[in-house]
Amino acid sequence: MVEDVADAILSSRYFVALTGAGVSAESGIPTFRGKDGLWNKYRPEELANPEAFAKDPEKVWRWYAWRMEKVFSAEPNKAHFAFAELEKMGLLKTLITQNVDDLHERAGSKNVLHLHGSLRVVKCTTCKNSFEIENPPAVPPLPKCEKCGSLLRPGVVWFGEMLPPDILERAFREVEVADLIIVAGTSAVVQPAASLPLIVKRHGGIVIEINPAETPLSSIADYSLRGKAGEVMEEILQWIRKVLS
Ligand code: BJW
Ligand code: ZN
Repeated sequence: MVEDVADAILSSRYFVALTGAGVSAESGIPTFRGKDGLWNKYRPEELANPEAFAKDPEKVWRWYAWRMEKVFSAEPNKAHFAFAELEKMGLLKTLITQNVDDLHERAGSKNVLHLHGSLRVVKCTTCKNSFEIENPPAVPPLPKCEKCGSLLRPGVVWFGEMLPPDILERAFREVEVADLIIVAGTSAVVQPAASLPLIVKRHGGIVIEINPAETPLSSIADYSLRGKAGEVMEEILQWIRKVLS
């Protein structure tokens, strides 16, 4: 199966990837759903939404500061490095990720589209002020905007919020032209990200899923590789290197 997937990648004209939290699981970052999924004792729907932030910004900020701490000190794993190498080889054109960590970039990926924002970014709830952070804010006190004094918030996309329109548009353009997509480490339930592989499929492209568990995407996937992203991606990469050597 891995050989077939490696061959399909090598024969593809325009190959893209969609990644989710499972790709960072082997870096010690918990997923949102599924086995071992849960950030602390909370479900994402409880805290990753504007209503929760309006009701109790300190509770939401403490959760994010704690997650930032964990994510900033994590290291990329074999899956992140494999995607970066496939891009360097000229095979992978664009990496679309739902992840709010920066492990793809730290592994060397260049063309990355972050659909759900980034934990490295903090933005003002009132003015246009938005900036990158090196360290998580110490909460309490609640972090405030230096320009206007309003409350700051994490630069991520919460439920019910629009995805960054320019990024989403680029992601849609990528899947419109792609003839192969690897979908790794996502439960494929959060929209609109979950619909991107369906567009590749609709155009006759190949969908490859890498996930230890079945997802709603599994029934339409051409290949479902049941395993951890780091291990499976490493195997695929080894086959590709072997063919090219
Ligand atoms: C491994 C592994 C290993 C483990 N290797 N794999 C259409 C229909 C129904 C609802 C909607 C719809 N359109 C929009 C909605 C509403 C909503 C939505 O999708 N709801 C559904 C849940 C029902 N979507 C939105 O609100 C989006 N906005 C939007 O569409 O705006 C327009 C609009 C607004 C209002 C109404 C209608 C339209 C915004 C979505 C924002 C998602 N935000 C979050 C939080 C980000 C900030 C933060 O981090 O705190 O993004 S939620 C959370 O889920 C996070 C993730 O990016 C996202 C996806 O999760 P992901 O990556 O799939 O992770 P998991 O944990 O779910 O799965 C991990 C997988 O890995 C599992 O399958 C494991 O088996 C696997 N795994 N170890 C490989 N080693
Ligand atoms: Zn401001």
